[in-house]
Formats: sequence, C-alpha cells, structure tokens
Amino acid sequence: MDGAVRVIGAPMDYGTNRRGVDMGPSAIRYAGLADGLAEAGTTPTDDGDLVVARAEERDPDASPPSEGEAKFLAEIEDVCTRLEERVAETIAEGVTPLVLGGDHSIAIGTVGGAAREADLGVVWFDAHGDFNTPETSPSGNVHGMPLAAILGRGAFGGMEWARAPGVREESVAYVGLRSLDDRERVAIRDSEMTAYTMSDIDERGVNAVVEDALEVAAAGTDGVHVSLDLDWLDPKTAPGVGTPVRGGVSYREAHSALESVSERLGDSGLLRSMDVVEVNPILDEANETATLATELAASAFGRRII
Ligand code: EXY
Ligand code: MN
Ligand code: MN
Ligand code: MN
Repeated sequence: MDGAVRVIGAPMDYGTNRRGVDMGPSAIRYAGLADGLAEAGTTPTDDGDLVVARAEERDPDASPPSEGEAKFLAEIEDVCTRLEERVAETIAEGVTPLVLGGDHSIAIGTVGGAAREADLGVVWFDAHGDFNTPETSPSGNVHGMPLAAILGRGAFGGMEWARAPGVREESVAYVGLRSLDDRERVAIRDSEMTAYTMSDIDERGVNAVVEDALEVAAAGTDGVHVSLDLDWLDPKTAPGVGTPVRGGVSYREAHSALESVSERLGDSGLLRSMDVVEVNPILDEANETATLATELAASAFGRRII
C-alpha cells in the first residue's frame, strides 16, 4: 500500500489482570515492524510510546470489584483520551495510524480518534466479544469491554470520553468469536452488529467470512478500523497472549485474512486505522507472537510473498 503509516505505542495494561502486555509495543517493534511496513510499500514513521504510568505497585490478582465497577477506569480514560488525540491528528495529516497495544481497552482511544468527523466501520478480529459493560462484566477488566464502551452501552452511555458516536452498530463485524460470557452473548445477539464465529470460519472458510465482514464495515462508511487481538489466533500459533482460547485460526488463515484486508481496503484508501493488541512478551516463546503481530500488520498494509 502506498502512503504514510505512523506507529503509535500504547504500553498500557490497566485493562487486564495479566501484567506484560505493556511490553507489547517494544516486542512488536523489535520483531521488525518498520521493515515489514516498508516491504509492504508504505512509508512508516514511529511516533514513540504514549507515557503510561507504571503500575508495579498494583496487585494483579486484586479481588473482583463490586458489581458495576470497572477496574482502573480513570487511568484508562487518561490514556485513551491522549491516544484519541494522537490518532485524530495523525488522520488529519493524511497518515494512517497503526497503534500497538497494550491491552484491548486502548481501542477505545484508537476508535475514538478514527471516528472523529467520520462514519467509521469496525472489523474486530478476536476470540472474545469485548462487549461486557461495567454492569455485566464477570471480571471488571476493561479489555473485555471496549466495543461496549465505543457503542455507549450500559454505564458507558454516560461517558463522553468512551463513546464514539461515529460508529454505528450495524457497521461493526466480529470475526472468529469463540468465547463469550452469558450476558455478553445475549447483548451481542440483540445488537445490530454482525458476529462471525469460528463456526462460520469452519463452514465457509476464512476468506469468505472476512470478505463479508469487510463489506459490512465498509458499507455506507467513510473508512474502516481494523482491530486485531492476537488471541484471535490459536494459542499454539500465538502463545504470548493473556487470555488464550483454544480453537483459533491458523498461521496461514490469519495471513490470508489480513491480506484480504489490504486487498479490499488498502487500494481504495478505506483502511483508516488499525490496532494490534494483547501481545504479552512475558508469556511468549522467543517473541513468536510479537513476530506474528508484525507479519500480520505488514500483510494488512499490503506485503505479499511475491
Ligand atoms: N469476557 C471476559 C471478561 O470480560 O473478563 C474475558 C475478556 C477477555 C478480553 C480479551 C482480550 O480480548
Ligand atoms: Mn479483545
Ligand atoms: Mn481477545
Ligand atoms: Mn471520545
């Protein structure tokens, strides 16, 4: 893909119980992201990392918050508000932001920035629905809530910083779901979003499903945000994630899917922003998952074998 891409690191792990995803941006860069993006034909620049306060003093196994609470919401608001500004500025300059997480709650900031002054479609590659609200979450972890936040569900409806009015439910498509909480499942079923599960991929193949998801997100919008949670892949292929779920896509299926992204969106200039999240170097094997994240981002921006 021609064009400028700006890498923005968001080393934040406030949204998850497992420490380590704060090291994701370093690990992904170390795995050769800039080279991969250049091979894809883009002109990459690196904006460095957002400053995120260290959380060493916090207890990662703190007891669940009482009902209706989301853990570290004030800290997440601070980071996401700053990220939203950077993403919006980047797009205003005609540059495509590639945000490196960090846990998936950073998508509240990325999508918020990308949806400013635009109708934005969203494709969410994930094992999980990330559609809990503070009221329904079994864990209180905000990385299980970003799509509900963006769409203003539950308590998020009153949080201006979290909602992204430029995103309509009918322009959101999931790809590869396989782990939902009971109330989350009902909320997704009752929503206007399109949810393609792993069963759909089993039946129809990954390419047909991804093409449909991209169509849902591109229809009637100004551009599409692609959110790639590495736990979308099977944990045998992507072991370095905090919430692995068996039965995900393979290495080749993932590449094929992200190549479809660049074919459908890249050439038409509709890929407005992307984030790559949930890489946990502490749980990884020899930076395998970060390397995969790097390769998949390059595929999404147009890198091909030949
Ligand atoms: N649904 C569970 C929760 O809300 O706690 C697990 C969420 C995991 C979210 C991951 C990263 O995509
Ligand atoms: Mn996720
Ligand atoms: Mn996930
Ligand atoms: Mn906002």
